[in-house]
This record gives sequence, C-alpha cells and structure tokens, in this order.
Amino acid sequence: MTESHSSTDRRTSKLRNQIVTTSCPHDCGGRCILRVHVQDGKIVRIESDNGEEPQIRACLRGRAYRQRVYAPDRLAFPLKRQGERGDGQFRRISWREALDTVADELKRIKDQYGSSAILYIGYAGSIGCLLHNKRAVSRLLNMFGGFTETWGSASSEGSHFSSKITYGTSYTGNTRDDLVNSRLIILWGLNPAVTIQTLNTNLNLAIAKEKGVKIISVDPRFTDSAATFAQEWIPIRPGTDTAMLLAMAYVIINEHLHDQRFLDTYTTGFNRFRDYVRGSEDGVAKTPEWAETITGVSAVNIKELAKEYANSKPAALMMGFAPGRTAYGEQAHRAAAILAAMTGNVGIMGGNAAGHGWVPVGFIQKDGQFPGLPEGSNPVKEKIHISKLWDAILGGRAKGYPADIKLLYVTNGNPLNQFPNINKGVKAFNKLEFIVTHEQFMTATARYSDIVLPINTHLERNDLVRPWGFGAYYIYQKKAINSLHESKSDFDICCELATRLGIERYSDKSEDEWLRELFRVSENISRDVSDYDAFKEKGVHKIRVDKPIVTFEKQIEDPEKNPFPTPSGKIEIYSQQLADLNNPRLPPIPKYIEPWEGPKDKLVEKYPLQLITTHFRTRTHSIFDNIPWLKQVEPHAIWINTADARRRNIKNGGKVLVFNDKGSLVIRAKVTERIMPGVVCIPEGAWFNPDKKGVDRGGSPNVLFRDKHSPCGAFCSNTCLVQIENCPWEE
Ligand SMILES: Nc1nc2c(c(=O)[nH]1)N[C@H]1C(S)=C(S)[C@@H](COP(=O)(O)OP(=O)(O)OC[C@H]3O[C@@H](n4cnc5c(=O)[nH]c(N)nc54)[C@H](O)[C@@H]3O)O[C@H]1N2
Ligand SMILES: Nc1nc2c(c(=O)[nH]1)N[C@H]1C(S)=C(S)[C@@H](COP(=O)(O)OP(=O)(O)OC[C@H]3O[C@@H](n4cnc5c(=O)[nH]c(N)nc54)[C@H](O)[C@@H]3O)O[C@H]1N2
Ligand SMILES: [Mo]
Repeated sequence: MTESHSSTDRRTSKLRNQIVTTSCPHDCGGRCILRVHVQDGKIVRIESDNGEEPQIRACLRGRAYRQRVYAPDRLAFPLKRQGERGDGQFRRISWREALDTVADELKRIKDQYGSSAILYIGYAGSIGCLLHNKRAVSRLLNMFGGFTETWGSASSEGSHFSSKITYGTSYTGNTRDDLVNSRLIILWGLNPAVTIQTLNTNLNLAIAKEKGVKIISVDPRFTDSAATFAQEWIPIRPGTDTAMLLAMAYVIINEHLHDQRFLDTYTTGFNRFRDYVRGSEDGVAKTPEWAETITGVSAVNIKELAKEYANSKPAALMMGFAPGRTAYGEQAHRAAAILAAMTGNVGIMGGNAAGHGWVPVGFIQKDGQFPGLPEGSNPVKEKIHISKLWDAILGGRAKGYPADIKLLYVTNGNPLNQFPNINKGVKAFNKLEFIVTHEQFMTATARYSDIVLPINTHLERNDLVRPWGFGAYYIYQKKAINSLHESKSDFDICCELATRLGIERYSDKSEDEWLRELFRVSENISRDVSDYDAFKEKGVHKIRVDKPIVTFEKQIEDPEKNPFPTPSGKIEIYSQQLADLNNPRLPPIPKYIEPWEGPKDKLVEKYPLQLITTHFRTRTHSIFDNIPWLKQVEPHAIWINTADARRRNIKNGGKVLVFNDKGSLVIRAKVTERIMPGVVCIPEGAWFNPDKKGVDRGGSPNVLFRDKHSPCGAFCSNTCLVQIENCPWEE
C-alpha cells in the first residue's frame, strides 16, 4: 500500500515536473497560456491556464499545437530550389551551404546594385515574442548597410491613423472588464467570438449580457458574436460605415442630443463637422435617408440607433479593424471617434473612445514602443507600402518606385499569400534574382523561394511574450522541447550570417542575457514585477487592477493639466494636420467618399458581389491551415446569401468558382441567411495552390484583391467585387 502510493506519487510528480508554462505568440488577438506536458523530450498533450483568475485560456488552435510541432510536412532541413520557382522541387542541403549561399548573394547584390536592391519583408509570424521575431533580420541588414523597408499595417492602419489624428495616440481603450459598466455596447465590425481581440473580451461581453447590458452588432454578417451576445443585428454593406456614422451624427445634432459642454471643453472643430453633416458645405445633408441608399440600412434603424446611443450614456461603441480595411476606411474610424466625443463617452467608465483601443499595459518601453532586439538605423530611407510591393518589384525606379529590387528576404510572414493580388505577386517573385525565406512550413512564399531555412517553433525556444494590445499580463515563454530536426531560430541564423558578412557586433549576449535586457527596458513591468528571475520561474504574471483602466480619464478629469497628445491638446474633430496635406481624399473632417469596388462602382455590372475576407476560427492568418484536427472543426467555404445562391443555382456545400479580372479560385459554398444579400465572405489565410490553368484550388482570397491601399495606407482586404458560378469543371 505504502509502496504503491509512493510510486504513484513518483509518477505524478514526474508528470508534474514536466508541465511547461509557455504561450502562443502568433499574430492572433490572443496570446494565451499553454501548459505543455512533456514526456521523454516529447510533447504528449497541451492544456491551458488553470491558475488564478482571470484565466488566459487558449483557443482550439493553441490546444492543437502539438499537431503543428510534429506535422509531417514541418520543414526539417535547409532546402535549395531545383525546378522552376513555385513548382515545389527542392533539394536538402547543409546549413553551411545554405548560409554561405545567402551570405554570398547578399554581398553580390549589395556590391552590384547597392543596399536598396535588398527588400526585407518580416511580418507577423512570431510577433508576440520580444526576441525571436522579425527584428533579428532587420538588425542584421541594417548593420550590413541597410535595405528597402515596407510600411503599412495590414491589420489596422486605418484605425491607427484615425486615433493618432483624433486623439494623438493609438492607446485609446479601456480594459475589457469595463464592459459591464456600459449601458449599451455596439460591436461595429467586431466579432470577438471568432476573431480574437484580446482574451476575456468574450467573458466580459457574457457578463455584461447577463447583467442586462444591451448589445447590438453592425456587420454584413450575422456573426457568432451577434448570435451569442447581441439583441439586435444591423446588416450593413461593407465599406459604407462612414455614411451610417455620419447620418447618426446628423440625427444626434438635429435632435440636440449631443453633449455641448463636452464638445466645448475637450474638442476642436465640431462646428466644421456639424456644417458638413448638415450639408452646408457640399449641399448634401447626411440624413438617414441619404445613408440608407448607400449602406442598405433603413433610415428608421439609423435614427433609432443614433438616439439609443446618445441616450444610453455610458455607451461603448467598439470598432473592429475590419471597417478600416476598406477603400476609405480611415474615414469610418474618424467618424466613430467623433460620435464618441459628441456623446461624451470618452475617458469615462463604461464608455469607449471608439478608437484603436489599445490599453497601455504589458511589455512597453518608456517611449510607448514594444521592446525588442535593437534594430539600429537603416541607411536606406525610402519605404514601400505592403500593397505596392509587386508593382515596385516589377516597375522599379523606371516606374517611380524608390528602388530596383533584386533580392527578397522573408521571415515571419507569408506575403505571397497574405498580401493582395497574388497572381501579380508571382510575376514579381519571378523577376527577382534571389529569394530566401525562413519558415516552418512550405508556404506559398517559401515555395517560390530559392533557399528555405527551417525555423524552430516557439515551443523550442525561450522568450518573453506580450499580450495583444489590450491584455494586462506578461508571459515567460519557456522552452518545452529541443529544436526539432535541424531547425534553428531566426536570431541564431542571423548570428551565423553576421560572421559570414563580417559583422562583429551583431550580438554580444546569450538568449537569456537578451531576455533579461528586454525585461529591464520594459517600463511597465519594472513597476509590477521587478525581479526577472522570479518572473521567469513563475512563467506568467497577471497585473492586478482594482478597477478597469480607462484611457483619457485624466484628460477628462482635469483637462488644463492633462491635454490630449494632439497638436491642439484637444480631441481633433477638425485636424489642421490633415488640412495642411491638402488632399481631398484625406479631408480634415471625416467625409463619406465613394469607394472603388463598392456597391456604386460601374464594375458591379460584371462583378456584382462585394467580397469581404474575415479572420478565421481555425487559423491565424495562413498559420494552421494544414492542421488535420482544425480542418475538422470548420471547413473553408464562401458565405453566400440564399437569394444570391438561388439566382445562380448554387447549392450548399457545392464547389463554386469565384472570379474577377485579377484571378479566380475554387471553394465550397456555404449558403446562408447569415450574410446579407449582395455580400460574400471568404475567410482569409487559406493556402494558395494554383492548378495548371492558374485557378487557385486552395481558396486564397488574395488572388482576387486589387493591390491598392487607402489614402492613409490602410490595407483594403474588405474592398473587392467578384462574380460567382457553379464550378464548371467539377460535379
Ligand atoms: N485578404 C486578406 N488578407 C489579409 C488579411 C485579411 O483580413 N484579408 N489580414 C491581414 C492581416 S490583419 C495580417 S496581420 C497579415 C498577416 O500576414 P503574415 O504575417 O504574412 O501571415 P501569417 O500567415 O501569420 O504568416 C506568418 C508566417 O510566419 C511563420 N512563422 C511562425 N513563427 C515563425 C518564426 O518564429 N520565424 C519565422 N521565420 N517564421 C515563423 C508561419 O509559419 C507563417 O507562415 O495578413 C493580412 N492579409
Ligand atoms: N481566430 C483569429 N483571431 C484573430 C486573427 C486570426 O487570424 N484568427 N488575427 C488577429 C489579427 S492580426 C487582427 S488584425 C484582428 C482583425 O480583427 P478584425 O478586423 O476585427 O476581424 P475580421 O474578422 O476581419 O472582421 C470583423 C468583422 O467585421 C465584419 N466586416 C467586414 N467588413 C466590414 C465593413 O466594411 N463594415 C462592417 N461594419 N463590418 C465589416 C466581418 O463580417 C467580421 O464579422 O484579428 C485578430 N484575431
Ligand atoms: Mo493583423
């Protein structure tokens, strides 16, 4: 009895000893806690947070991570291309040959064409990690003489831009525990039940709902969030949000429901906005009837929502990033922030500034930036927008772009799949002299590369992980297993390349010394948990807050002492900075500008359906598309309204061809009333897989998108017109 008891103890303690606390740092809105069970150096199962409240519980992707680590198609060795670019034939080579080749090509291109001929695309793959991320290569290339950089956030340039103009900062949010203090919550293009936007958004929406807070969803789709939390769904045509928000402002002004004292004290330029809304500037009053013809939302619904919002203080107008990822999407975010100011919902508990929504918690430096490997400065100054890369590569200086690109370096991203106009991207890739990609899988980008270097996953290395924008915790990402096969981290590869490139000072620290340094420069953490070793041991630290964090609380309480960080010190309804640009497409007050590929574009005669591309439950962008467990959860399919499907004789589950002038793809149809007529939706991130005719069999929507950004630089992944028919070649 005693014996068997003690052997059980030994067994359980052995198991317990091998549960490693770590995280998932891909660019999803989560960054959760993973508790990884390791036996004999192998991961046997993955659980999530079972510690103190609030728990940071992982979703299905984090819990399925074991299948990603041990996937049979995981890249194991350095590879060199054999056949044509894209046909997938590679040969295993040694690390020495791979690194020599990359170093030699970098030197050759720099000598022959200058540093600007090197384009580096580092994106979101391990964006939550402070050390092992894209900065490893930008640091290396800066030390090597520089490179052509990209600009533009694929996520939220529209929302960032609007918040910086209106409030002077992207830190405009309240922690999610404040949602219970609202009387009304509007989820505007926000679907946190699927598209994670910081953990505990759902928990707090559920608590708010139980407490009786009214929740309304404004979205072209009846989302899982609408189904779970909302009392009302208002479908709206994509890219037309500004018109509806302006009409709401019209109603609020007309009925004198705006908070004039708030506007007088904290804002500047309201009268200019009021004049535009009433029509004295352009002769068009922005009435609900005007907006109805643009948005498809009835004038009655617009009036009701406007009045309800203005009369329900404190109310939280919560903007997703999706409305900003449209042709003139920045205008929608500007208009929303102004509605929040007009109703006095800024800087109060239960309110919401309707801005970018970040909260200043987590690993943040004194200057508001996230800590990371110091990148140094880039001698090459010009940058190219992520939507214009293919044109820049194809056209070069002759077409007015800042560089003639010859070499492409990719880490932490799958740009061929994730950036618009894939077919043009393929042409651009084919024009380049050399492409190297650091990857974990044979993505579309890797398949078109010359050298592919295998990268370990975050379960195979130590790091610090920061939450996504609004989360109040820090994670020490502890290595669970050794690097599989011959994989290495981006940082380790760069250390080895530095030697070959004659760069001596690339790194003077070990992994742990760097992490200690990044911990030290994090202004926030030093206040909370000052002891690195204790934090490392504990693995996770949740910030204790007695009450929700409400940004701009100080500005509202004492505006004299605490101006907003804008040029005027006030919330800028009228922006002199924008007026100075003198660009009618970036007006100083938000305006409705007719979008390209919108419902009124002539192109609707050929391509009558508006395509949106939402984030998906089973993927983080293109990550996890190859994971069998996740494939079973929800199939990749295009949402199409029953009426639109009937007209085309399309059946639920049938294969359809989706096409326009830029490309075509095959995908299964999900025929549903949950999307409004005239709009279709393909979840982003499916793997591009063209057949011999050039039709994408993977269903990657970026084959259909125009490579054009909004005036402020927003990525327009919800602005696209397409046609659909039953797939002509398959039963
Ligand atoms: N049509 C459409 N397109 C979109 C969007 C959309 O909504 N619609 N969304 C956009 C948005 S918001 C974003 S943020 C972008 C994301 O764009 P990307 O960052 O290009 O997308 P991911 O698929 O996350 O690609 C990350 C890649 O990094 C790899 N990776 C993971 N960890 C590491 C690592 O440690 N090192 C290296 N070297 N690689 C690693 C993964 O295997 C994966 O292939 O996509 C954008 N594209
Ligand atoms: N599961 C999962 N979660 C993620 C990610 C992921 O890949 N997978 N990615 C993370 C990243 S990097 C980002 S940037 C965020 C993105 O976060 P969001 O941009 O908020 O997410 P989306 O799913 O693209 O869109 C949210 C909702 O907006 C609706 N919508 C689309 N176009 C419009 C429009 O023009 N007007 C209105 N009113 N609604 C519209 C869609 O139907 C959808 O329900 O998500 C993060 N969370
Ligand atoms: Mo994103």
